[in-house]
Amino acid sequence: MRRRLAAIVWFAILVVERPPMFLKNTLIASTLALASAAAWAQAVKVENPWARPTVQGQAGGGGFLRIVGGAANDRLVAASTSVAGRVELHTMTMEGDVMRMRQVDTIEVPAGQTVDLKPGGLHVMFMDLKSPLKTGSSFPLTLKFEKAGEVKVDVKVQPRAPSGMPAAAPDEHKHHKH
Ligand SMILES: [Cu+2]
Repeated sequence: MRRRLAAIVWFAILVVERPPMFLKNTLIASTLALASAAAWAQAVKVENPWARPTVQGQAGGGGFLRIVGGAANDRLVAASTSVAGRVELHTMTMEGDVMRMRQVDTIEVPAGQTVDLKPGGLHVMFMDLKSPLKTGSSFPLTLKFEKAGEVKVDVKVQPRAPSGMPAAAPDEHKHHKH
């Protein structure tokens, strides 16, 4: 009898004790979820930035990277680096059978979508290079997004796309007009 009473008391304590504990845990969990959602909402990720090497006298070089969009639509509005006089945002379009570069004001980064800046497509263009980009070196690049603000990355100079990144179309460089 006493044992049963003890069991009832224990059960009662458990029932009384649980809801606040449960609520507290839920509160902590949801606060954490909100905090990480807020952090994620702002985050635009930039992956695998790379650039092709250039030769002496070459005015400009192409830069490529992957942008992973955040929770909200964003857009790349500008870029800058210490190795070039200015950085332009470019796209490539076919004119007849020749691909031509065209400057664009912004590059759209829709929420949750991946935008590849790749050979033969959208890219950043390093203009008025202060010295040739050498294979194996790297240089800092600051990307400015409308909402996410500035994102700083290190661009690796290499002749080919890093693994997992789109490579050039086979004939792209042959028809490429700078
Ligand atoms: Cu270009």
